[in-house]
Amino acid sequence: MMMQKLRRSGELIRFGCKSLFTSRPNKNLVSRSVSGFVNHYKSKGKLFELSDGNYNTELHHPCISRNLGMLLQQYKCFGSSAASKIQRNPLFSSLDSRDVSYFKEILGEKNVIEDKERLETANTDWMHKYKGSSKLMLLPKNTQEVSQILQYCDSRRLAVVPQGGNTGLVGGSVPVFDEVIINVGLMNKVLAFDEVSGVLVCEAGCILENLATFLDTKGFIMPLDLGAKGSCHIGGNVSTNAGGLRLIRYGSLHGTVLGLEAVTANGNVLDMLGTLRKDNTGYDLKHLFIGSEGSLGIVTKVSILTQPKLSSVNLAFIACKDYLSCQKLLVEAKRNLGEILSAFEFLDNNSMDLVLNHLDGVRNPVSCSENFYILIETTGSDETNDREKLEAFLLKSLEKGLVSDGVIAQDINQASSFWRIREGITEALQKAGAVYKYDLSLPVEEIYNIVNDLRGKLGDLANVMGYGHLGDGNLHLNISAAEYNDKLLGLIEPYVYEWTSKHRGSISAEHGLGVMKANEIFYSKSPETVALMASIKKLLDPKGILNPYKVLPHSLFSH
Ligand code: FAD
Ligand code: 2HG
Ligand code: ZN
Repeated sequence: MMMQKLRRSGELIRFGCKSLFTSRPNKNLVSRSVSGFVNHYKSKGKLFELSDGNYNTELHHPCISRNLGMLLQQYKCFGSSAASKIQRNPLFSSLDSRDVSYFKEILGEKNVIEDKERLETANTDWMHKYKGSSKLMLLPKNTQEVSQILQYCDSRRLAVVPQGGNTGLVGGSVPVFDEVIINVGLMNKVLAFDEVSGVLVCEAGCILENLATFLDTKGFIMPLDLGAKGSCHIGGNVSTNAGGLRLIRYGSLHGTVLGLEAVTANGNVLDMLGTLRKDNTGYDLKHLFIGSEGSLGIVTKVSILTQPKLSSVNLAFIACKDYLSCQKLLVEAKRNLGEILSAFEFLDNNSMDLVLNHLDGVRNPVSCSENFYILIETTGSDETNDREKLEAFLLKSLEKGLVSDGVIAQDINQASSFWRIREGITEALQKAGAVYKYDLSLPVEEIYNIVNDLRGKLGDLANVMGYGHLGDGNLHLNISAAEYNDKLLGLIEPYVYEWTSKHRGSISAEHGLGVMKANEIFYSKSPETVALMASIKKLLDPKGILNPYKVLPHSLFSH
């Protein structure tokens, strides 16, 4: 029975029904299927030509290459059709003892890693899905060392993979074959912080959470926050253009990164480490390095606009009966909470069940068994006002029938326990078995249709979960199964990409393309755009040594 009045239950303010901390059985959602897709760029087989012998002269749409069986299968990883068909670029050199001696000379013995165990970790991605076979990891301490490494690798044509916290989810941060790993983790100093402008300047290897802790002492916060904050580096965040939980409020890193320093393949150091909010002197080249996943250069320093830490943060955990209600709630939240809204996240009941089943100490904060859950966070400077505003908004939503139950966290521990549910889904998925991960941008009204359609298509073969940054139109579509298998993969891909393309979405909202989706770029970008990207890559990295086989189609690197 729904109560129309806000009431307090223990420490949580409740505005719904029934008791706290109950879990529910799984529910199947209604499914429907989609057929007759049209891929925007499917008609264009032969796409463009480049005239340099270092690159393949013709790019074909990946579907065509796949059909013709043109590519040799020399790299194997779990559960990714694209990545399993790559050939090592024969133009790349292989590492020899003279290379290792040179690196020891410039970096010192202890920062040249040949130890098997450490290499095993560095060769393996966070999901244990992608695995390279590099024999060497280098740990530079400063920009000069990065420059020397790259200059040498370029002259020897040794391929490299830049690595940060290795939390990437598309296989971008680990070698595909024997690329030398360059990890900037030792470059972890805060260089400057301006308490007037809020501009932070730091080295690329700073761990995101450490920066947040540093800023906290100054009364500021980072403009981005994500579940991997304890491991990911700011350099990795910039290189992936990470989105995360606060993007709805503070925007993307294309807006908040004010400057950066990067080293290109030939060792050139590009000093673009400005700290100004406004600077219209020519092309703003820093943007090339934001989101290019280490394919154009190694980011060594970052200057970023941080935000004052505001005194009043509130978090509500809400249950909704259907997706339409979630959508309406988002519209209402933007209208009514506008200036204080700082997160609007969602998860479906399959995601909730997964977390409850696989993570210790997690409880569903709301008692109503529902199909969807929303987290709404507000951040402002007027404690009484902000709280009242959120409560009034939730009551109104309850009265309108958009919300069936909900709680507002009363302290930081409760808020953390709410966030744990949302942020813990990725970890729970890992524990559940094999996972096929898709990170889609879609018009908000379409977001849950693909989840339902895929459920209809896969039936009992797998558990399909939908969650993500609803306020940003970003769905994390995850398919969990007991183990990786080609039949299941064949049902998921290219279906998910085609569906997304048909609905004018993006096949990568925030995780990047990595090795997983390099061949799939045409689902979201026109051939002409990809051609220009390839030209830029060629200009900055003519020998193609920087993170090969990632971001751009593999066929570019196969000759
Ligand atoms: P890595 O994984 O090491 O590298 C990622 C890519 O960047 C690779 O292509 C690598 O070559 C390149 N790279 C790394 N450092 C540099 C550098 N200094 N210069 C040039 N290239 C570099 N992502 C989101 O966007 N939003 C989320 O909410 C989010 N949540 C996550 C939650 C969990 C639990 C996990 C495991 C991952 C999550 N991610 C999320 C994905 C990942 O954390 C981000 O992509 C993050 O930005 C990667 O940072 P990293 O330092 O670990 O980079
Ligand atoms: C998140 O928002 C991350 O939790 C990870 O981007 C998403 O695991 C995923 O698919
Ligand atoms: Zn995300």
